[in-house]
Amino acid sequence: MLLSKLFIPITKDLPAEAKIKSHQLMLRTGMIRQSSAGIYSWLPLGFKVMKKIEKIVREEQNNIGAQEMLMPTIQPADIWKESGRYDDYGEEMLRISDRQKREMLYGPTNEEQITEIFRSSVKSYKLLPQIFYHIQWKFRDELRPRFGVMRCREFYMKDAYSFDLTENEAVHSYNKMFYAYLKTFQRLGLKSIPMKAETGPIGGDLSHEFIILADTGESKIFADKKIFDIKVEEFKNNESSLKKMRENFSKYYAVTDDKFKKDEFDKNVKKSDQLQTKGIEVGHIFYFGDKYSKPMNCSVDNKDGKKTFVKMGSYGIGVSRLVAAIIEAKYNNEKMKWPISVSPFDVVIIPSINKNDNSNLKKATKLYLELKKNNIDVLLDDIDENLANKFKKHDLLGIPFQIIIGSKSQDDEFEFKEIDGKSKMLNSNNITKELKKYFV
Ligand code: 5CA
Repeated sequence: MLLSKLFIPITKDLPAEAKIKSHQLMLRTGMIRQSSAGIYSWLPLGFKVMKKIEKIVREEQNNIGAQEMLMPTIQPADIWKESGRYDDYGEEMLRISDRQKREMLYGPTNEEQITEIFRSSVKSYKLLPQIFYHIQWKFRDELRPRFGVMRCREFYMKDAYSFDLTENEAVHSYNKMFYAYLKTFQRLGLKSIPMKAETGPIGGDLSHEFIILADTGESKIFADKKIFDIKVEEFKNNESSLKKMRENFSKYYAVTDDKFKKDEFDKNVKKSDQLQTKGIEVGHIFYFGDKYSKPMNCSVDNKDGKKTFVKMGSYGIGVSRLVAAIIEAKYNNEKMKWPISVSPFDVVIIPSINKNDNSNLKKATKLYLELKKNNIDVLLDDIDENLANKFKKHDLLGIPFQIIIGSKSQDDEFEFKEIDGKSKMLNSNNITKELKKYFV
């Protein structure tokens, strides 16, 4: 892509409510544009990052055997009346009526919808266990939407739902999802900590929030620092290993503020290991047994032919929130830095362009075509502007690798640089090789 052709409508006057870095940067780099309070359009640059995040989320869901589907954004009110949540959800739910005056709503989550699908088609324990997921827009009429896409009204979420016959089996599904979450966030370049959490309007008695540390996070967290030493690589996707993983995590105190008790914290965690800080909730998982299956009469016949309400869990990841969360976690010294896995481009070529001499642009274009041929997603800064301004712009865009074509460059030797790292001189062949290690 040529930078001169890329649609990056920069917002110069930042709105007063853009208080945190990610919100400011997403506006300044034209990733999003507000449509109305808490509702955003995703412009090409932002959309590209979100789609890359979505792909990783999808791959890790598929890796644990979850099946992708797509449920609608608009749901009938009836199923929510059956579960008893129609009134409980209060003003956060956007209620609509259609031309026949049927009560509908814009889904804030999909427990009812998936339970309805499941109960009408599965009658025997033989089809269990099942995990379904979809990646779909949600709407919650938040009282105070803020921080851009971090807490907005319309947001993009991966939500998964598990169905099991027994509580033991359901906990295994929960553990698989726990594992998939650790792997997902790791691939996104984030260190996430699972924290015991309250279940709120989703319900149930077992729940973890996946939090990444950031000063601007809305969640207060209290943890034993040793929890950071647990590595997901130590575990495998089988029942005993996943059980061990959960046991290992539960050895260490790690809770959000609604579960925090000072005396427990002091009793269980050495002063020097106590971590009290803020974080961003990027995922939340729940086990709630028959909270929905019972009122909605969702049962299967067990081995003895007896009707049993299925045991369910639900598992959310804030895909659109993650775009902002990654910026918050990686932003440093006026520089943004996308993790390699989700960067909007793999590399940017920055030629020094001089009106009277187009030799650098020529070299840049040749290299650009070469990289494209090798399936590297490359951006060429073909704009006629001084180098200092270009560097400022690219510090802001945060593409992880830069190729600088200026006074140091020879015919086929260019300055190749990791955004925060040292630069080295490489020829086009070696640049291609180097980039292929990461991207192809
Ligand atoms: N039904 C469950 C699991 S599927 C559920 O809805 N859980 S949730 O309420 O915790 O939401 C899941 C994830 O969506 C959160 O961890 C968060 O990352 C994201 N999320 C929730 N509300 C918002 C919001 N207002 N703006 C942006 N992202 C949000």
